[in-house]
Amino acid sequence: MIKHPIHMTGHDEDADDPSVVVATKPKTKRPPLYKVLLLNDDYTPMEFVVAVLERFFGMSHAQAFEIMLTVHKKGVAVVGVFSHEIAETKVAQVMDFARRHQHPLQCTMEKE
Ligand code: TYC
Repeated sequence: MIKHPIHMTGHDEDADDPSVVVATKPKTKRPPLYKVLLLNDDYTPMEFVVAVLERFFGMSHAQAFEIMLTVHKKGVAVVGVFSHEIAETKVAQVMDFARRHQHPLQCTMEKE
């Protein structure tokens, strides 16, 4: 016996009825995505930022130059959207590369 939800009573007659089955949604929840952001500063050379975008974000030179200029003019830009793990890896790679070259370039991530 399958009971319609709007006909259910308060005293739960079906609590011990093994024939009552409640439908569940097929849960196909996509994982959350994260934007990786590049921040402007006054000291990191433009060519270094272009190289970062080519190396870690697979951009062409022209694409990298365009995004670098956007960050330079607007202060910040989204350089990619990834799963949490990939975004974390990109941020770590950029931060490490900048540190090793002694540039103050900052890269962060935020949930989309
Ligand atoms: N503003 C820097 C300069 O004039 C260039 C720059 C661009 C730095 C983008 C960081 O994310 C950045 N040399």
